[in-house]
Amino acid sequence: NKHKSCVLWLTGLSGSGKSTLAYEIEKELFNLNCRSYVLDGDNIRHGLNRNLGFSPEDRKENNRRIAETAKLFVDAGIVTVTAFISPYRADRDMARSIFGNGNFIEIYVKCSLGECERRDPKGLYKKAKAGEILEFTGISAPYEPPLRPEIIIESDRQPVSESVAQILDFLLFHNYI
Ligand code: GGZ
Repeated sequence: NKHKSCVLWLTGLSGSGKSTLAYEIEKELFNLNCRSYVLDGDNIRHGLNRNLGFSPEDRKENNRRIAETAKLFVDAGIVTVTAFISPYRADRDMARSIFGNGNFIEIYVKCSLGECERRDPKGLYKKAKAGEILEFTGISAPYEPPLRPEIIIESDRQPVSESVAQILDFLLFHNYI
């Protein structure tokens, strides 16, 4: 099947649902015979970027390497979904500049901090609030919401299925798939 490959750059707080959404998008694209690949903490922070932590400088370098890696996948014709907090606007803009403007799709996975703290699937917010994790996004490090994302997903107000449909509709409407 013919498609114009692109990167779906998910950004949002820890616990906002980026990874869940990324893998659901991948599943739907597979069903549409469209090749896709998810980059997330499991395959990037534990491998290529294992030497990086969570200081602003390390997050910047993390996001830069992710963008360069995603670009290789996109060049190879694969719809690439990245699921990283990417909290800094400047770092996301740098990532955008690495791609042609047409094939970088910024998706803000918007979820209130309160809801992320309530979910706290890995107990990280609890630890951050106890001072056991430093520079934790939303607690002791900033998150800068996108100003003009291509897509906003309100993950605390809509089911994952609806979010996936919203993104697939965007890709269809703009002739990516
Ligand atoms: C934020 C942290 C931190 C700190 C560990 N701040 O919910 P998770 O566990 O699975 O996702 C978070 C992940 C964030 O890594 P990213 O590569 O997405 O971040 S960034 O784009 O800002 O570089 C969280 C875990 O790593 N984690 N310490 N201090 N998240």
